[in-house]
Amino acid sequence: MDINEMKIKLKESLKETRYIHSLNVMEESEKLAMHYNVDTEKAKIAGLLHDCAKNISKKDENELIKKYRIETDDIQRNSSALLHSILGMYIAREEYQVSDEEILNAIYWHTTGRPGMTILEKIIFVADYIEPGRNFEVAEKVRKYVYEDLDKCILLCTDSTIMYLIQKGKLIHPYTLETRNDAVYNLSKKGIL
Ligand code: DGI
Ligand code: FE
Ligand code: FE
Repeated sequence: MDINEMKIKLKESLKETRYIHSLNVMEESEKLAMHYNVDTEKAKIAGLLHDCAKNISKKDENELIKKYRIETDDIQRNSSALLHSILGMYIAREEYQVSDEEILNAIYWHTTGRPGMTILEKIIFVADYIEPGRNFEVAEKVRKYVYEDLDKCILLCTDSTIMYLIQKGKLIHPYTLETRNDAVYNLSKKGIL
């Protein structure tokens, strides 16, 4: 499936605002990939499809988990926000015929991140936060560093997410914490923190 066919299919399965967000993340990811010398085609596809599972009902979520025999933990099972990135990986593979593991991993990890992310994974994670449609305060701050240091951006993003989750009384997934700690390690190794 080429990227134009992907766009047509994605447009049909998402709400208008989410589709526009996906196009924005695609464009942002392409720019970052160019800057950081990462395959721009992979970045575009991962950016475009990262939220392809965003518009799925609880019932369909459960059916897909069974269908693809997806392993989830308690925190993931109770959060659509966490499930959509995991399911997105399977949908990208099965329905958009994406077979590239780097793209699939970037989709899978785009919500929590993980320690030891590849540059492509970091790009999708950060692009999701700073695409032009995002107007929260942290996005503005992250935009200042995005062409300087992705780890700095990841620290800003995870700090903000963790504070938001605490405020809302939600469960923090260990991956979110591990991603944040990994960013701190990476920055201190570089002498930035
Ligand atoms: O899908 P998007 O809205 O574009 O962005 P995203 O995939 O980063 O998802 C953001 C949502 O995910 C936001 O509502 C917070 C939630 N989230 C991120 N990390 C965690 C989390 N939710 C829980 N419960 N635990 C986490 O660790
Ligand atoms: Fe998402
Ligand atoms: Fe997104």
